[in-house]
Amino acid sequence: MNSNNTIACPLDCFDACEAVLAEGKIKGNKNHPTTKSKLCVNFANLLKEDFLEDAYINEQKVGLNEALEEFSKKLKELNPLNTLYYKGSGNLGVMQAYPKLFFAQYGSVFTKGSLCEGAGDEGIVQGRGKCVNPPLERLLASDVIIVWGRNYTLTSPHMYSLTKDKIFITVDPVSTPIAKKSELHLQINPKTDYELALLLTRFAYMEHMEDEELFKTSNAKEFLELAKSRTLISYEETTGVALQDITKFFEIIKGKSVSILLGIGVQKYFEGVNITRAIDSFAAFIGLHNKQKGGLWYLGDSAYSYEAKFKVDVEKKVSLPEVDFSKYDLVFIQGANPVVSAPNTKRVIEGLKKSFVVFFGTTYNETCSYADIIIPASNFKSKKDVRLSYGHQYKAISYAVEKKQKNSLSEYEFSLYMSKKFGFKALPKFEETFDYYAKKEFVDESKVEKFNFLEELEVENFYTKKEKNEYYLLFRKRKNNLNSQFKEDNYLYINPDCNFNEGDSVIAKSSFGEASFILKFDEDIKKECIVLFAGNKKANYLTNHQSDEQAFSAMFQEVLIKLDLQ
Ligand SMILES: Nc1nc2c(c(=O)[nH]1)N[C@H]1C(S)=C(S)[C@@H](COP(=O)(O)OP(=O)(O)OC[C@H]3O[C@@H](n4cnc5c(=O)[nH]c(N)nc54)[C@H](O)[C@@H]3O)O[C@H]1N2
Ligand SMILES: Nc1nc2c(c(=O)[nH]1)N[C@H]1C(S)=C(S)[C@@H](COP(=O)(O)OP(=O)(O)OC[C@H]3O[C@@H](n4cnc5c(=O)[nH]c(N)nc54)[C@H](O)[C@@H]3O)O[C@H]1N2
Ligand code: SF4
Ligand SMILES: [Mo]
Repeated sequence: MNSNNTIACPLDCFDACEAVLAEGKIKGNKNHPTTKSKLCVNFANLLKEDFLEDAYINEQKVGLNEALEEFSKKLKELNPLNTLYYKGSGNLGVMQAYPKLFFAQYGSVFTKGSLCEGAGDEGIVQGRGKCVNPPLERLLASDVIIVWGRNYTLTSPHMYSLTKDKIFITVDPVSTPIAKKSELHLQINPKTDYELALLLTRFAYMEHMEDEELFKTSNAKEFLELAKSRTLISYEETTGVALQDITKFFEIIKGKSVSILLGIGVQKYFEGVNITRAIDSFAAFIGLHNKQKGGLWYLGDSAYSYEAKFKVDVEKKVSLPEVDFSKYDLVFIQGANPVVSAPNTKRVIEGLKKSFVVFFGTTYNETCSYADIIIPASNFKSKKDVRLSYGHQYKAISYAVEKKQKNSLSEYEFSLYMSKKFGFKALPKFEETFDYYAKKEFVDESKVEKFNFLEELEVENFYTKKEKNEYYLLFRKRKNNLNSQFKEDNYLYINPDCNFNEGDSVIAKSSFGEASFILKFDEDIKKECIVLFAGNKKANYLTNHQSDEQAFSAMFQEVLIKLDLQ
């Protein structure tokens, strides 16, 4: 892999694939340890993408320099604390962080928290002290894989193909493709995963499957007490999982090495931190951590063992899901599409209308309609970068294999221009930083030194407050789009056992907003749930923009929905 013709897929995805340019064609790199084969449909769409080739001021095409000048002039007039730097995950390359250095020195307000995995990450950190995945080889060496709130075949297709011959168990309210391939599918009620984790812990104890060492040396007993605080039968009722399926679960895993692949589905709720921590505590209880075979994988901190090359000191940070754009004289949006991807769309749009919006991205997305200045970012094939993965330890490297599209500049070039304009201190050298990330060897830092079990939790359950005519709202990723990029699907999916007909036009309402959708039936969805795909243009008119309990994380599913015929 020393040739300079590899290209990292920049998309926000577990796999972090690597392509190669050979004989004028870009193909999956067969020599990359996880990519191996063909790339996915999203990558194919990215290759065909219509990248921005012009800068704009007030919707008028202008030269790139004019746009940068206008932006600099504006920044110089403003109080930095009335400006916001907002970065999304449109490109996950590490070098995308250069603009952070400029905005930190200028003094903008930054965001904290996440629209994605933040609550679950914090839950794992509270138990283990860090959120670092075990090496992939331990997943490959295990016998049974429990896929929990993760759409595994679809959101990490290359990792899946390395493990496709394993025995699977799936925990999901939807009969996903991986649920269909599973020996056992626990079709759980939404937001009851912590109860399932406690129920499994009780059973594990009855089956003498606790990790004896941890049981003696940690607070595992307190976790068991928590699990014992309710009757078995009460768990069956609330989780919707039959006790006989729990028996089957233990029949499958007994004497086997076990992995858990945990997804973001379990944690898009107010108590997402503790829900995740309960699941990781169950994993610790049965001794999954620190084994040569098995473990628990979430969306790990991909840069954990790297030096922080882009560390900044920032005076003020605001919670990402709760950002109120209207509060700022200027907002700078890099690699994001908050008009589609951030919660509470009506509030987002109203906020953007009241602020001066500068968009820095590769494509003309929905957020661009509210931008006063648009600055085209060079596309991924024309800039050097390193892609780390939150799913496994292998990285992908990008060399510039094409010329950048006209009137565009890379994140580094942008930051260099702005830093010079403002007379700021020099940026870290590009080649040195790139080489550091590209060459640093993998160090396994996944060992859990001390496990701190969950001892108490309070969760406000939906099942106690949901009215008969209300639905749980679930989100899933989709094969043909990557969040708001590429080909979206704007339907609302529901189990056919409902009071509507397929094709009906309905108004969906939550306490945060409403939107109209066309209904499609899907038997795979648990009754009383509706499913929207991430990237659905209207989905976030319904969602909650408040932060979760502890991690400044979005809680897209902390909402109940009413449907009315239009
Ligand atoms: N093709 C494709 N791949 C992607 C993406 C994409 O948009 N398209 N997005 C990427 C990104 S940004 C991320 S963060 C990852 C996310 O990867 P995943 O974690 O796999 O994300 P989701 O598809 O949202 O899967 C969540 C699953 O949880 C289930 N679920 C919902 N609520 C609950 C619940 O209360 N309990 C349980 N047990 N399950 C629940 C849903 O039905 C769904 O199957 O995927 C990445 N990969
Ligand atoms: N309702 C609901 N909302 C969700 C989710 C959900 O499941 N349900 N999922 C959430 C999750 S997990 C995530 S991660 C977020 C993602 O939300 P965002 O981070 O906002 O990502 P996208 O919506 O994919 O927008 C990415 C944009 O980045 C730009 N871009 C792409 N490449 C580059 C580049 O190289 N440089 C620059 N400067 N820009 C580039 C493109 O213009 C693209 O439109 O969405 C969240 N929103
Ligand atoms: S599977 Fe993920 S990382 Fe691989 S090419 Fe597709 S989007 Fe990119
Ligand atoms: Mo994400």
